[in-house]
Amino acid sequence: MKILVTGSFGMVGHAIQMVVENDEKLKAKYEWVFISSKDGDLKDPVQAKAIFDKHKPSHVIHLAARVGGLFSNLRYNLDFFRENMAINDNVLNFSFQNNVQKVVSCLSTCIFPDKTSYPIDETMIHNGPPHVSNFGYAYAKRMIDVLNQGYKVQHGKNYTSIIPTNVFGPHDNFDIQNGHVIPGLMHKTYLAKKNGEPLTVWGSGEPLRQFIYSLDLAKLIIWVTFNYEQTEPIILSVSPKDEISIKDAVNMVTKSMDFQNKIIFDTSKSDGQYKKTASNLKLMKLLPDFQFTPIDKAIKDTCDWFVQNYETARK
Ligand code: NAP
Ligand code: GFB
Repeated sequence: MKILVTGSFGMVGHAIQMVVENDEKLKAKYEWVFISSKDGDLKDPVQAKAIFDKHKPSHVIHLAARVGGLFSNLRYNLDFFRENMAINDNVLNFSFQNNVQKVVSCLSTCIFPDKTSYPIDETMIHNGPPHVSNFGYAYAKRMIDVLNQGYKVQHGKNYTSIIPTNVFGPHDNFDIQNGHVIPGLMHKTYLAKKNGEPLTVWGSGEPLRQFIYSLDLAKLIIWVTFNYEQTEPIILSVSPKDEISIKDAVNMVTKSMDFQNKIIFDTSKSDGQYKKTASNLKLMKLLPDFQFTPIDKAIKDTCDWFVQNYETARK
């Protein structure tokens, strides 16, 4: 069996490469093909077709996407919609054309309805409009679920999707303007410490998030690829009880980086969604013994990675 992983040189893709590299059984049992945009632009059907015709995978783990934090989504909602729609339609179409047995694609907990009850679960994806801050990305991701249902009812294909919560880890995008909060805080703390300046956190710090370590997510994605047989999506997240505030995240990052200067909360900047608390009951019923990395250790390890790889990190 040949597993094609799109978006392999992003944060989650690197985590999957690291998990596979450290698992002799996974390496021996399957052929792994890790591709990036250098292998072809998946927005382009000609290039996407060439990739699938060349590799003819039996399984696809589809990570490639235009991805960004709150502030990037606020600026580029149309681009997030169009680019991800193109990528996702091509990947699923050429998987189908090449008789791929299974495709695992990625949604996100930010795509759920903004007006909802909590905790959110997998049955609620289409129950209302997403938060306005990232409607483009959210609708494009929801269309993966629509496409998966279409390939099932019309062609009997077993394509599914996972719904990760906010992810962080090595090889993240540490670009302060366009990245997510945890890598943004790490980069800003690094610079503030180096320059002897205060750390400026955007927003009030009150919003709540569940964060999952990229290496934990990678293990769960590999498990889904070989063991989860439903078309319906599955949330891959820590428990609602492990939800923390942005302020908590700031404290863990500044502690990990031994930052002693002043911390300012710039409340002129958007808070985005206040919360998107997601249930992980479906996952826990299937994998009751899965152990998530404690978040303070995961944040410390990621801070250490960032400082050690500052010159080459995406920023
Ligand atoms: P990432 O670090 O930005 O990686 C995404 C990868 O997709 C990049 O390596 C990029 O390749 C590739 N890509 C983008 N556009 C492409 C195109 N047109 N053709 C081919 N490749 C393209 O993102 P990530 O955080 O690992 O996210 C991986 C998946 O998880 C995504 O589907 C994302 O939506 C989902 N997800 C992420 C989070 C999160 O908090 N990060 C949360 C929920 C879901 P290059 O580097 O070569 O440009
Ligand atoms: O990870 P993030 O950008 O995206 O987190 P979301 C935004 C929250 O962190 C807001 C606060 O409450 C911000 O005010 N924040 C504080 C910061 N300092 C910073 C900073 O330096 N950088 C950033 N980025 N935020 C995204 C969606 O929502 O979730 C995406 O827009 C994606 O589509 C992602 O799905 C997983 O969690 O708000």
